[in-house]
Amino acid sequence: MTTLAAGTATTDSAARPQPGLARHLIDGAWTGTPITERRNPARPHEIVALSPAGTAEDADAAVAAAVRAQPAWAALPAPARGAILLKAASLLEDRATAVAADLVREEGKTLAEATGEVKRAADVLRFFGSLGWAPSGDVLPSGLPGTTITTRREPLGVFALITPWNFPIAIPAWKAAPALVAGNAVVLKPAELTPLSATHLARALQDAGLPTGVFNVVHGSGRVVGEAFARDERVAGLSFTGSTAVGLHLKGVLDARRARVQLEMGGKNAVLVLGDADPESAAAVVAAGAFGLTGQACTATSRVYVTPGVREAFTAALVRIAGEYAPGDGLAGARMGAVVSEAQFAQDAAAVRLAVERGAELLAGAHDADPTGGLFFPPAVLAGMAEDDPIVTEEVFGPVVAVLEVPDYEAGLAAVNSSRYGLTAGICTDSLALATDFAARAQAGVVKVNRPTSGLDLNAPFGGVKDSSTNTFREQGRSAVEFYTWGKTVYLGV
Ligand code: UN1
Repeated sequence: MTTLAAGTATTDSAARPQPGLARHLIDGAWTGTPITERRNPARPHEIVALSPAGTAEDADAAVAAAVRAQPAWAALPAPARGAILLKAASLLEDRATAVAADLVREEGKTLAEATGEVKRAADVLRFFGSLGWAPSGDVLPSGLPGTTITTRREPLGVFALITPWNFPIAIPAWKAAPALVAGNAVVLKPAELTPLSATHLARALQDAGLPTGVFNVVHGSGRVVGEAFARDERVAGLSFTGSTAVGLHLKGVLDARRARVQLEMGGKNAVLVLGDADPESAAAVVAAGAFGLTGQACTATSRVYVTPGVREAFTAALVRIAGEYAPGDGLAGARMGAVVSEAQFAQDAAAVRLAVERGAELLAGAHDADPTGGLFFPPAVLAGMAEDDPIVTEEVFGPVVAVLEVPDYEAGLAAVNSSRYGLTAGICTDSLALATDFAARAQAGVVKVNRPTSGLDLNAPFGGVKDSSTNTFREQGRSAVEFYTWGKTVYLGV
């Protein structure tokens, strides 16, 4: 059954495509009536997608299908499971033009960002697919005669994945791929705002030959579908990326039934710019982290601490570069894409307005941008606010950055670490000694030296500390498989 209207494949920005139809994928069947409308954030009149509003019964059916399918899937040799992910990677790459265009239309990011994300999702599938051939345990000597010890990792069974709209295909891919290659079955609830991207991933897996019921998708709200997954005793674990409030709620539900939980939540990521840094390069690094992806990444830069010697030159460069990130339609070649929704747009504008009311200086951007013709929010640079101002402490999730002066490195490090969040942190400096010290003492799961806080390599572990993450299991890289498996030690006497 075709789930996406052929019209969505066009890349002609002048054409108005038919809405793509997303359906649940439950036990190998595409089901549900697509009724929930999603509009293009860059073109408010264009309906991009229709998706079904999943019920608790849909969630139950998806989990039941996954429970049925999982044992046979786990019994396949790991290389055979991996081969299906490798095939799905190639299919996704073949379809990249159409998938990226749908991603831009439903999420709002630029075509370059969307194309990169689709490629990244394919690479993620390839990376974890190839792990089907990798060693999956150790061989250890035993103190007992005639005995060898081996370690194995076993799948837990069925995993629920709840994924956000901001990386609508990469995040489902990087949660599903390690789960699947390890022999688990999956139920996915994608973000309501971005149903098409998840559907493309599901189709690639299905077309690659993934057995029926191993990967299921239920669209709908977190309150209904996400909650049903979290409470279902048959779900062995849940991986969530989204807001801290929702993540902590889900953790309560999962902890109560002693199921496994992985949370990637908010961030208030800071960059410390030191006097020895080249102000132009530092401003380019900060701008890429703050305004790339329209600032809509939990890894985005939203606070900058600058030492006095470089503050003026750095700020001037940042303001100039902010002006180059003109927001517009991602399919029409804009440098910065649209904000995802009217609610997010209002939140960005309100955050900037409040900061200005409280005395901050708006050096670039606006707090009164008009969303009528498209959700285009010019990047905002603010300065002169107090260290505990909400713009410095609360996540905005938009292209908004606060610049503060700090007297020296130690004060800057303390300011970086003053946040309740700890996802990514950056430093711009030529000093190897200070960069090394910062890497050791920054309270963040990922530290970037002279690189934007957002943008991750798929082979490197990712996660945060404090209110950003559960701080137990990491995503991405080989260690991602740990969350989806349990360890077993075998003493083999012969
Ligand atoms: C990136 O910075 O490349 O939702 C990825 C997020 C993160 C992923 C960031 N979980 O923004």
